[in-house]
Amino acid sequence: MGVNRKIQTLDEFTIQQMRDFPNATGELAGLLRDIGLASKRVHVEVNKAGLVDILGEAGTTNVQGEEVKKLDIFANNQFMGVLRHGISCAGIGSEEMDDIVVFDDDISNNSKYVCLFDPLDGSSNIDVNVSIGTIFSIYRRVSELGKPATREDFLQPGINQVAAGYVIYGSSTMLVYATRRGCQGFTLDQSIGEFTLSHPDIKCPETGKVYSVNHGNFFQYNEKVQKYITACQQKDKSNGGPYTQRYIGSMVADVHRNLIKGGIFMYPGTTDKPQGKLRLLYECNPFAFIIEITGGKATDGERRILEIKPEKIHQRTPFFVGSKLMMEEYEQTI
Ligand code: P6P
Repeated sequence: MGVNRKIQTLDEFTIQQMRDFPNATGELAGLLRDIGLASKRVHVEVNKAGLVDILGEAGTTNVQGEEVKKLDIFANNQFMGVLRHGISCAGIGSEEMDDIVVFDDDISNNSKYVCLFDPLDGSSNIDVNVSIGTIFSIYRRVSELGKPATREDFLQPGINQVAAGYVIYGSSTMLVYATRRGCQGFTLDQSIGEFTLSHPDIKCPETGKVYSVNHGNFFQYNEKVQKYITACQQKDKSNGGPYTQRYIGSMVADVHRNLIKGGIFMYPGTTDKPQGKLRLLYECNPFAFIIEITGGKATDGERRILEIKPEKIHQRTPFFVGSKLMMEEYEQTI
């Protein structure tokens, strides 16, 4: 029986990409495969989360005598582990770590890339079985190869990303990543333990009928945001509606749905938090890169997200992301 070449695994796909670019060193392909491996390990643990009564609460010792870590710490350690021991990454920044971690060994210092992660976004939803996700961002270093990575490697504007992606641990586990050559979606086939190409060349629909925002903060939003939300509620068949409001409270799930079906996701600034809640480097930049590569738009309400020059690793930004025409409708709201 011949090998089924129709279903490409993540590894086969990234290796094929290298064949198309003979002068590629394979570092990026290796980095994506490392992220895929760590994601599979996180998938296993996330899917046990419902057994916490058996496996033990974080901070306790489980029946095997092992310390039970919070899942987001576990996830962080998985990505840190594969990348530190790989050959493609010089260091990482993470929501779970106060500062960047530079790997500083001969191999890592000669690696071209650095990565930023939100290892397990939406982890507060785990105990109610809501989809959660990993978000990642990959930059080519601006510092000298052969020496340790520097903070400047991580504080680049999002337009400099080489690749960005996410993993959604939901009804199925999917890894979606974009490079300048396009955006590909892989679904974990548990029968072979491999991410398999299920959504080739993803394009964000030019418009949609879903708007995602936390209505609980409505009266804390500025007038423009309130006007746009009200306009969404007033849509009917005569003007491209009716719209549906969908807000899962797990960014990866909300943005993934809108990427596939069309829609707009907003986490605006509020009177309490003018910079909003979401982090620029490892939540907003990756999704902004993905959405632009697939035809959508992403701003902070005024500026293009990818052009913001970061000052701090954990800085926050208001975030508006989604279908091109819906984003333009928001932008035109006065
Ligand atoms: P709120 C999850 O905690 C998260 O960081 C994102 O995944 C999600 O979009 C947002 O916060 C939800 O925040 O304030 O609406 O509950």
